[in-house]
Amino acid sequence: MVMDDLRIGLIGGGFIGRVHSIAFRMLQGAFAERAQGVSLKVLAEKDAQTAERAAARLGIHEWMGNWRELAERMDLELVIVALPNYLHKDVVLELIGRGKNVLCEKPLAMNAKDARQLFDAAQKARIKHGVNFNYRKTPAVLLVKSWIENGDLGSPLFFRSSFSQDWALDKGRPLDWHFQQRYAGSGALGDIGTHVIDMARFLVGEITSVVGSLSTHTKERAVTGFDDAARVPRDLEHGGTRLGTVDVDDTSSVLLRFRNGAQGSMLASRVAQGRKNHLEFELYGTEGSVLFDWERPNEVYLSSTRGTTAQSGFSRILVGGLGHPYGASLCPVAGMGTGFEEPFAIQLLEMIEAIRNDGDMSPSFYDGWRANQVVDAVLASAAAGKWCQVEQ
Ligand code: NAI
Ligand code: SOE
Repeated sequence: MVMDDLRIGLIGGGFIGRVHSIAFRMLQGAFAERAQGVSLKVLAEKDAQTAERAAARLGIHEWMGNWRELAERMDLELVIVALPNYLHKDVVLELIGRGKNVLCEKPLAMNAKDARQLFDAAQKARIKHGVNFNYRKTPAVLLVKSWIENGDLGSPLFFRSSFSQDWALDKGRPLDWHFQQRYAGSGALGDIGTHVIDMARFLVGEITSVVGSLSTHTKERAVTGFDDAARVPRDLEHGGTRLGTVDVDDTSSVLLRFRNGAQGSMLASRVAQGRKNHLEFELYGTEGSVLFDWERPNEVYLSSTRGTTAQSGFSRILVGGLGHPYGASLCPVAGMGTGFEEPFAIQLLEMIEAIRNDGDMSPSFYDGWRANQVVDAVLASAAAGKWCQVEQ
């Protein structure tokens, strides 16, 4: 029997904490040899009762109602931070101070200044640090990345992308942390726009300037039923119903300029009726173009100037099988496909191997900081009504 030698702690057992726990089990199944000795040891939640319930749901044997206790544990090599955005900074700084390697959820911080502080602290402490921009680890996206690195698309000309969802169209949805600047940092822009920003940086390069426009469809939401202090602001009363102010965007659209001369556009919205998790992009280069839609994550469309003249338009490529990224471990038969959890398992595997082999994790806090910089520039641009430079 192999002894545990890399023990993981998880802070936050909500929606995404659960996905991380499923990804851990997938890791054990799909990467059995590379993940030997890794265990998901302990969960911390906001109080003991929530922790106990969440630990039972996630199948984690140890739990605690205070994240500081988890940070103090001497037996943990890696901690996954799956908390609402406003908690990332304090928790991550404490973990770094205690020498823990950290995989933090996106957005890394509430703003670029805080994100930079986390990046600097992580560098100084020489810990391994990662940010969970999971979509760039989708096997189809990794395949596109390999084409770019091989020069198959030539030089990038333009990138167009959107991430659309519809859950915030529901006016009855209460005022949780996603709808408040002081807990989320920004709205759709920071929540799902950061995935697009990361994708743009991953596939095209650094973004140097932006011009953005933001809007908020539902400006007040009911304060009901939440016991979390972060979820009960009592800003105003209205018609007998307690309402709180939504002070973040639910749609943001942005034009982008890249350092390498390419240009782009992006949209992030949580009020796009019918769209559930619609992250899609088009990337056009001098030699080829690709189309990708995350709601069909196992296919990618390619058009190449190197193709035969008989081929016109785009060809559909079904991702998976032995020749494709992580195909052998996660999808040996193309057509059987991968879903939401697989990129999390890949992210966790790469984090573990960075720790074990003293390598660098990518995406790291550097990428988290860069994404926060772009968000800040879009917010500044929308407020000023003009193009803004992304701080370099
Ligand atoms: P959530 O609200 O479902 O879960 C947050 C959890 O944190 C809750 O269980 C809550 O009880 C717990 N919590 C709150 N205060 C705490 C404290 N002081 N100590 C310990 N636990 C505490 O939120 P969700 O959707 O899981 O989001 C968490 C983070 O993950 C956010 O940063 C979000 O942006 C990110 N996220 C990332 C996704 C991705 O695709 N990479 C998907 C969804 C969320
Ligand atoms: C909600 O918009 C959310 O859960 C985001 O927080 C995630 O980052 C995205 O992957 C799915 O949608």
